[in-house]
Amino acid sequence: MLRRNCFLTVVFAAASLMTGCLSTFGGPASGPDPGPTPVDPGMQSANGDRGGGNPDPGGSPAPDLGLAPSPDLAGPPSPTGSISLSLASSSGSIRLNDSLDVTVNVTPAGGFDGVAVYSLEGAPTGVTATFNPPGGMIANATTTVMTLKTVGDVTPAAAQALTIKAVSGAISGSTPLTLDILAELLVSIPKGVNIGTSAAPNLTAFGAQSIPTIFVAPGTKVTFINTDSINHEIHSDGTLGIAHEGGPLMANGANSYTQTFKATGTFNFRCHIHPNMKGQIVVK
Ligand SMILES: [Cu+2]
Repeated sequence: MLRRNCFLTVVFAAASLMTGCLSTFGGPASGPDPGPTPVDPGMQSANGDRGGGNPDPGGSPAPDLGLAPSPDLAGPPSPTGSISLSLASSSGSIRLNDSLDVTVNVTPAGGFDGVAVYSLEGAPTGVTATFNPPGGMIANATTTVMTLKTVGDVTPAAAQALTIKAVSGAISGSTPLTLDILAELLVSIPKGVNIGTSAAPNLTAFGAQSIPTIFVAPGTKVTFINTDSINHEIHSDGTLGIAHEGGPLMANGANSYTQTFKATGTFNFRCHIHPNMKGQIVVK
C-alpha cells in the first residue's frame, strides 16, 4: 500500500510538473503573440508620422492662437502713457576701480502699465552699469539702483554725458547723468584678506591692484582703503613719488591713504605689517 501510494504520488507529481511545464510553455507562446502586436504599433507610428503630422498641425494652430492674444493683450498698454526717469542729482563722480550706486526714480504716467527694461547709454569703455532690478512691470512709481563700475585703467575724463533709459516697446523714458571719471585709483584691501606666507605670498591682497597689474597714467592719485577687520599699512620704498604710509591703514575703512604717482614705472608695494601681502601698479 505504501509503495502504491508512493507511486501514485510520484505519478501525480510528474503530472503536475508536466502540466506546469506546459502551462509555462503556453505562457511564453502567448507572450510572443502580443510581442509582435506592440511592434506593429511601433511600425505604424513610423507610418503614423503622417498621423503625428496631424497632431502637429493641430498643435501649431493652438500655439498661434495662444501667441496671438498675448501680443494683443500686451499691445494696448504699450501705445499709451509714458515713463519718466529722474535722479536726486544729475551729476556724480567715480574713481578708477570703484563702484557707484545711483538710485533712479521711475514714474509711469498717462495710464502706462507695462514692462520696461533699464539701460545706460554713452558709457566709456571700462565703465559698466547693472540695474537692480534690471526692469519689470511698472504700474506705479518705483526705483531701480544703477551700479556703475570702473576698471582700473579707464581713461579719466570729466563730464561724461550718459543717458539712463527705460524702454518698453515703442515707449521710453530717459534722464541724463553727467559723470566725472576721476584720475584717482581705488586700492581696496578685501575683508578677510589672506596675509600670505613667505613661501606663498598673496599676490591678490590688494584686489585688482595685484599682480597681474593695472595701468594708470602719471599724475594719477591712488587711494588705499582697508575693508579688512585688522589693520594693515602701505609699505613703499619711495619710488615713483609715493611715500611710505606714516601709520596704519585702519580696519573697517576707518581711514584712507592717498598718494599721487609722479612718474612712469612699475611700483611694487606691500603691507608693512604683513610683508607677504603684495601688490603692483604700473604707471605709464
Ligand atoms: Cu597687512
